[in-house]
Parts: sequence; structure tokens; C-alpha cells
Amino acid sequence: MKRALISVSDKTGILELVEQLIALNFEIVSTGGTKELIAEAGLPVIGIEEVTGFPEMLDGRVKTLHPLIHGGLLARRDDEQHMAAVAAHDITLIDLVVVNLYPFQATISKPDVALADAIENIDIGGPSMLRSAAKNYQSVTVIADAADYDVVLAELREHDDTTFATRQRLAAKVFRHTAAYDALIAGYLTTVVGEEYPEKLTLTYNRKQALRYGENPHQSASFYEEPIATQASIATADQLHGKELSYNNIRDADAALQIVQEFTTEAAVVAVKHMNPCGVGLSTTIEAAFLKAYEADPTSIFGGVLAFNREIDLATAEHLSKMFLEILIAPSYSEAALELLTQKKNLRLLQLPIDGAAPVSHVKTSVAGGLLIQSSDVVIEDESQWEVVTEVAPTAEQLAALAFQWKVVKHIKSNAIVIGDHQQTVGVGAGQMNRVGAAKIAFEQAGERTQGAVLASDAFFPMPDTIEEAAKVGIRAIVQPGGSMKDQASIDEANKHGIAMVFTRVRHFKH
Ligand code: 93A
Repeated sequence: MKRALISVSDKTGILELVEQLIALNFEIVSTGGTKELIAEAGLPVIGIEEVTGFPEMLDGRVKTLHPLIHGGLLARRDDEQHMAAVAAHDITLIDLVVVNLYPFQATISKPDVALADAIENIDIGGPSMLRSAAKNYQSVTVIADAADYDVVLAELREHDDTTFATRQRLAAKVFRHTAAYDALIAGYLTTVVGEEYPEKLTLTYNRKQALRYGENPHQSASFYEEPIATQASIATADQLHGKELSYNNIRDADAALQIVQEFTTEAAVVAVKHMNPCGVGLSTTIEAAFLKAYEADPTSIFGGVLAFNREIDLATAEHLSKMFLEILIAPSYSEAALELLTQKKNLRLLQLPIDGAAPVSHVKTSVAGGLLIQSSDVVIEDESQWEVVTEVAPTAEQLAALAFQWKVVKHIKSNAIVIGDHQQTVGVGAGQMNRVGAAKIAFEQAGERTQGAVLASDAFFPMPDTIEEAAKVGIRAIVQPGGSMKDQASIDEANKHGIAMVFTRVRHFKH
């Protein structure tokens, strides 16, 4: 007779499994609650205390941590000395282990979970059994996921044993499982003690979606999400319609979401292409905001990703349905809007709360051989702290325009220049290797609309040349961090043309 050890917190499907195992000539050993369930169903089961000769003790903290259990799991079947020791100590070998762990993740996901509750849900005996069994996968089959019950049963029925390949696969899965479980515990306690960048970083992610390919079709890719969602994100969004999200879709959607979250008091629409905004519009209605974002750059928006901070209504949907767009992201869609938009087969519709919530608290970037982590670029922007450095000060309207463009420029790849008014971007210069080059791209995009517009620069001007160019095209006010050795030359240049300029003393590089 073969022996299965079953100890599960999530008891879904366990009786069916036990029934099948008994039919396959297994005897079942089980812990407190699991044993009770099996016994109540009228199935034969041996209590763990009958095996160990010890009662479950310390509120269940010690149930299975015993040599008679771990000896039965770890003994090498083809090792004479091991087998002699097993015989000498009257250890019964265990062939199959089915364990799922105390629900630590569910416990710490509860709002205001007490530390004591979290700690009591750290499973010690379960991972120990899983690890012992997985180490000895040469002979022992180990299941930590109910999704594997059927495969194992099928193999047992067919070959009277599991295959080596399956045991090996299940063992690898177990070590991933216990490593992820420990990473969650480590992360939780690290937060409790408030260490921001610990010397050992233990991150764990769950695969959300296998992607068809990565940035290009010859690259493979997958989408992983944090086990505990701390905020609404593309990972938590509901996809109401359209093709599966691609790798580039996910990144663009994330970029659009981050920008639109900047705006709460007015209706806002952000159009993103290749991670940069090509048009941002603010207004009183979502339709008007959309038209602003659209008219900012009607060429680039083609194939874009659009984020809205208000419900998409029918009037807005009517415009959208005439365009080729990849993705819409909104807090909601009116029924009529949804009906119209879902007629477009490929348009992806995402829904998630958009309420100006602060973005992720940390940003991770991969580099060859490592990972960089920094806190997010969030600062409370206080325009009253801005310093007017020119002879003329911005008017109230210019100040509102500067504040808006300053919020946008933070999200544009450096070197970044954006121009526009208080409701619309009209020119975006992104990701250039020199600042004046970024400005020229923005001016060209804006055309006539540079006349009277304001300009935001993500970092200081190393030379007065950008201001010289800005003056030529009619820019009237500028916001920039300041801090260059040549600030005075830029200030002089602005004064020469009667341009108002403010320093924020905050830089917003985005590389
Ligand atoms: O408290 S424990 O860390 N100590 C143990 O010795 C032990 N053995 C099994 N937790 C332990 N378990 C866990 O109990 C299993 O991982 C499983 O999640 C749970 C099943 O308990 P019951 O059968 O009483 O419902």
C-alpha cells in the first residue's frame, strides 16, 4: 500500500481526490481539519498524531514537524543506509504529498490586518513538507496546486506511478511556490519595519497573461502582476472588449494612465504614442477635452492609446468610432457609448477607476545584470513657490497654462519640451539628445499655434538658445527648473524679448 499525506487549508476538491487515491490503493494520513473532513465523509484516514505519537500542539504550530514525517519524505529509496535507518526507526515511507498553505496572501490583503493575525498565517510545517517532498522528487510526488490533482491521478491510473518528468516539474513548481510564499512574508515584514531598500530584495510576481510576443514579433514576453494590488493599474483593469493587449499596448496604456491621473478637477483626455503624450486636452466636458487632445496633433493620434478621467459618453464615442485607435482607458462607458464602440472589433476597451490616485510608490527599471529601483517622481507641485526670474511676470492665464504644461512635461521622455495653453498641448518635443532640438520639434508641430503659447522644459536650459528660438516663434512664458550655470544668460534672453519665465527648482527628467 502506498501512503499519501494530505494537509490543506483550501480544501476544495480534496474529498474527490482522496476517494480516487483510496481506489488506487493509497492510505491517507492527514492533519486536524483535513482529517476531520475526510473522516466525516466516511473515508478511511489516519490522523497525523497516530503517525508521530505526538498530539498537534501549540495551537497547531507543531503538527507535522517530526522525524517520522520528514524521514518518510526525505529517505532515498535506493540508498541502503537510508532504508536501514527507516527500518530501525519504524518510519513509514510517504509517496505522495498534497499540501496547500495557510492563506498568508489573503490574510495580509485584508484592510488593517493585525500583525499577530499575519504572523499566525505564516505556514511553517506546510512549506517544510513541500520542500522535503520536492527535494526527494526522485521518489516522491508533491502537489501544492489543486490544478495538478488530475494530472497526477491520471498518471497513477495509467502507470500505477507518476512519471519522473511530472515529479520533476511538480518539484520545481513547489520551490517556486514556497519561494514566492516566503517573498510575500519577507516583503510584508520589511514593510512593517519600514526598510525601503533592503540588502536582499525578494520580489514575487504572478503571471497574469502570456503575451503573443514582446516589443517585436521575434521577442517572447509575458505580463506579470504583483500578488497584492495596491492601486488601480493596467494589471487590474477590466478589459470590456477587443483583442488581447500586447506588450507595447500595456506599456503605452500604463503611460497614458499615469498622465491622466494628474488631472481631477477638469475633464482630461490624454493621447499616447510610443510612451509619450501626443495630445493632452482639458475642458469642462469629456467630449471637449477629447477634441482638444485630438486637435493637438491629429496626425500622431492615429493608432494611439487614449486615457479619459471621466465616463466616455455617446458624443465622445461618436468621434472615437470614426478613428483608428488601439486602446481606450476610462473609469466607465455610458451604455450607448459602449454599444457603439464595441462595434469596432479590434478596439480594446479598458475600464478602471481613474481618480487621481498617486502613482506607484516605486519604479523598477531593468538594466543588464541588475535592477534599478527608485521612488516615483511625485512631488507636491506648489506654484506659489515658483520663482519669477524675469522682469515680466506671467499673467494669471499664463500661470494656469504653465501649471498644466508642467504637469505634462514630467511624463515626456527627456529631453522634453511641451508647449500649449491652459487646456491643450500643441507641440511636444520628446526624447531628444539636446534641448533646443526638442524645442524645435515642438515648435514645428505647433506651427502657428506657438503665437502666445507657453513652454515647459523638464530640465534647465544649459544655453540661452532655446529661449532665442522660442522668442522667434512667439512663445510668451516659460517654466523650467532653473539651476544652470548659465541661468543668467537665459534670463537675459527672456528679458530681451519680454518673455515671462519662472523657476520651479524641481527637475523632471524621465530617461
Ligand atoms: O502551523 S504549522 O506551520 N505547523 C505544522 O506543523 C503544520 N503542518 C501542516 N502549519 C502546518 N500545516 C498546515 O496546516 C498545512 O500547510 C495546511 O495549510 C494546514 C492544514 O491544517 P488542517 O488540516 O488542520 O486544516
